Amino acid sequence: ERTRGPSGLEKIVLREARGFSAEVYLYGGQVTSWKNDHGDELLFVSSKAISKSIGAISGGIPICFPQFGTHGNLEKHGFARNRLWLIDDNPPPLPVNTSIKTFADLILKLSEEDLKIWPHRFEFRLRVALGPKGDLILTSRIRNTNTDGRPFSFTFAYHTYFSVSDISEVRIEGLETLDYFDNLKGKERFTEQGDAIVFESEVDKIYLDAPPKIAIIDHEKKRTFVLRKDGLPDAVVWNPWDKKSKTMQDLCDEDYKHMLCVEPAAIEKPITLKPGEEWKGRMELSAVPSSYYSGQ
Ligand code: TA6
Repeated sequence: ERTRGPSGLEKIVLREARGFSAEVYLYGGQVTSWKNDHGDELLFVSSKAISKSIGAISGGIPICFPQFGTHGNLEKHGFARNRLWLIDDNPPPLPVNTSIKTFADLILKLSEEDLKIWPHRFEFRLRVALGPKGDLILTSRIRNTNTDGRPFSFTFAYHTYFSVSDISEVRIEGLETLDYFDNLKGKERFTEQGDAIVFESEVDKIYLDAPPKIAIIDHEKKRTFVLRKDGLPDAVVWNPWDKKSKTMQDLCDEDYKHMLCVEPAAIEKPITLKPGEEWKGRMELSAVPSSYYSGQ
């Protein structure tokens, strides 16, 4: 279903039989809503984000490509989140053995202007799908279509904003004991000391070689988000806390309490593609009552 958001921006709404739903804006190819069968919003989107007409949308799942953060000369987090994507009305079929029925494919094409900033031709296909149990699955396929034999390299992240009841009541499992870079402390490499990750101040870390499954446990809501990733070795964890939030135009002062970014990414080792080569990066999210989550 194609429709328009409050600012007139076009979006696609996906609905699954049990009542789960998701929305994707063509602006940024950005998922801005994922609701469970009770209609609860599972992603955080700033109330200031979508009403404005231009600039990146704060919340949902911005796509950081071809550059994560300021790790390069491009605009922060790359241009993909600030371009209008196209809908592919005739997408390649799903694999035969899948239980997925609801999906949409978006394509990012560069303008001649963009080619001056990033002189590489590529095909970027983002498939947003809802699984039969309401899982949200994002699959990015990026192919080098340069005709002059040149490879290119990029960094990438699914900058996922989870909606949480109260950040002080949230714990992440799966990242303890990993090495990380701390954006707040410069270029040094640190190692987590073994405890589950909890929040009591600003956090902005890139965990390296994170496992394929990470759990985000919201004690107050008694809800656990399970994040599965493939092709994306790193995981960024970000919460701006109170002081930083106040400096951020798009966030209300108290928003930091209700959001947590956990972002499957490829940052430490950029992906390099030769002409004709394709890379695939997949993220699968599910939200389950914490009593169902056994940690397995
Ligand atoms: O992923 C974490 C981060 O890189 C932070 O450093 C923080 O600035 C955030 O992304 C949001 O960036 P944005 O450009 O959307 O305000």
